[in-house]
Amino acid sequence: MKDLRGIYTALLTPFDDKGRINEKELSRLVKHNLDLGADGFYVCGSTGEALMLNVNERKQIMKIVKENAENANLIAHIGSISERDAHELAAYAKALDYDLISSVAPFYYKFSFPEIRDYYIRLAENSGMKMLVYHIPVFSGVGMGFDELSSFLKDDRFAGLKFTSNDFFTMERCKAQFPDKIILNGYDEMILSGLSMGADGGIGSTYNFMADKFVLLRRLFSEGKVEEAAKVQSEVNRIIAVLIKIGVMQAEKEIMNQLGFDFGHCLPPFKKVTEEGKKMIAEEVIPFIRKAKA
Ligand code: MN9
Repeated sequence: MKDLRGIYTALLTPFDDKGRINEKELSRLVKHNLDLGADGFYVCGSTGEALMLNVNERKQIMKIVKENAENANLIAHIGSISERDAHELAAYAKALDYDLISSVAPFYYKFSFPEIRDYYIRLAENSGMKMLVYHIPVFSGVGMGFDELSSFLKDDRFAGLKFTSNDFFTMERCKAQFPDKIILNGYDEMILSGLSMGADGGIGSTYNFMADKFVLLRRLFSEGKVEEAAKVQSEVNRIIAVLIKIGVMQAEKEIMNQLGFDFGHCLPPFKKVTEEGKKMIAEEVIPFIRKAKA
């Protein structure tokens, strides 16, 4: 079994000026992240604006990433409010030989937990792929505690959790009881807390342009150099605090643009970054980021 622990960039989706996926820039992004040391990619997640894309666009992204990712680990987020679309995407992930599928909990209609659980089981069963449950209560509105999460973890069809919550007590309980399952931390600004409570790595949006810092942080932590790891956490948090003021994903695309990529903007209804936001990024973020190779 492949080692699926590590630092996974939750890839942004670059768009051209007509709103189409910019394949060239997406390929460059994947290569740049391999240079920064990322272990893998989380494809078509929240950061990739995937819940605003159609099935064909999501397949296009999955294919381009696969073609450029060399032997990095690949997780396809196939979650959709349309379970039919999710099945189609899961089958595509299987055909492309992705390592795992992952899905946000079905949202909006306030499904019961048995409905949510069966959604996940059907997707894993039908695709023959292992599922990483994407736990992100802030966006999905679906709260799951230890009892719900462990009902997945004890099941062979589930690989583990993408844990985007600051409920580190629950994270620790999950890891302690299911040490063989992988738990990937979701909030970049708290990855050190996550690692301390048993996370096997992280999946993050800010890794797109600073995966090197998270690779270093994780290595320092694993070597027992917790104070040095905390300094790296503090360094990235200074940057993330700027992003939060601007709007995280919008700011991330602007960072890529200022680094010499051509990412365009987030899809509407996201607003474009203002001139003031661009200036903040130029002054408070870019000087601290490693540039891409020409
Ligand atoms: O994939 C990301 N979560 C969301 C994880 O986009 C909701 C994080 O990387 C955050 O963007 C990041 C900033 O809050 O931690």
